[in-house]
Amino acid sequence: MIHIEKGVKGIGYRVMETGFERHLRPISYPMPVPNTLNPLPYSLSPIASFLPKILFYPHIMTCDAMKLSSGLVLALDVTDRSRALDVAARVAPHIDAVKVGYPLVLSCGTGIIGELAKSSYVLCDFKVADIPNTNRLIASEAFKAGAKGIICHAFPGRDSIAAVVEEAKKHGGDVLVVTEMSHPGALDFMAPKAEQMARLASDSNVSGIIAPATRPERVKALRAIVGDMLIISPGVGAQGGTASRAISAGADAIIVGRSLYEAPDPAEAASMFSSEIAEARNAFRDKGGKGS
Ligand code: FNU
Repeated sequence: MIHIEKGVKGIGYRVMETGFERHLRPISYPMPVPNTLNPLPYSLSPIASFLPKILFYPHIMTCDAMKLSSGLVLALDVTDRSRALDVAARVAPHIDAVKVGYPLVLSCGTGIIGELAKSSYVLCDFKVADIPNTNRLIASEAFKAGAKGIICHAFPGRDSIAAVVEEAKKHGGDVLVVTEMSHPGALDFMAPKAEQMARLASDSNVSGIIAPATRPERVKALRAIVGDMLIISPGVGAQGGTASRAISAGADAIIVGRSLYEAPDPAEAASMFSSEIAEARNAFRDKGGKGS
């Protein structure tokens, strides 16, 4: 929606609103412009306001949440391309997704995302945490490279998440929002705000949140806030968390890095994690939990 905001002394702004952002371009007037250029005012009716979104982003109507089977996500934090491809291939039968982050992408380039995407769902853990425009650009590059999901931070706020979500929807991808991280330092600033960040995630049309397997009681508390949204939990193995405790607390899936790619036999390690998840899910389901 574009409109003109008149300021003082003949200087004003041409304001373009995208739903979560306002682009302001200074203008001088008098100018021969109507006050509102949008042929379909958003205030007309809820249907009128939603119609342009459906036309431009038909996939906004569908939720392309990540499909979970084993509940195991490989965090591929290695910096060697051939090792990365080798580990990913070995654990492939046991995992639902490969999570790539800065270590791998900075060393190998974004091409590695496309290579892994040929055989796996690739989740880009870029912990996107910028202004909406920059977030949108980062998300766009990740999805164009072949990612199916992206992780962003909640703390930059509603509009920053919305930018990632809008970009993800264009590509039919998932957005996962970090609430409370798994390392001890998360207790400094993130933990006290985690519930608020989970509520913001719930309101932001994302697929799910990231919550700490190292503190299962926090997974439980965050599950109570986000309802049926996905909860994916890192911190298992090397950081001290366990798969069974995270799943029993309400996580849908766990993220494991070092305990898989540093294992003497990554496939065997992955198979053991996936059995542990399956057992914990059964026990959780028996107790009336979700047990996805
Ligand atoms: P591993 N990760 C994490 N904690 O560990 N994305 C978080 O709160 C979070 C993450 C990632 O310890 C971390 O960057 F939001 O070797 C790494 O890629 O099992 C992976 O999860 C954990 O790796």
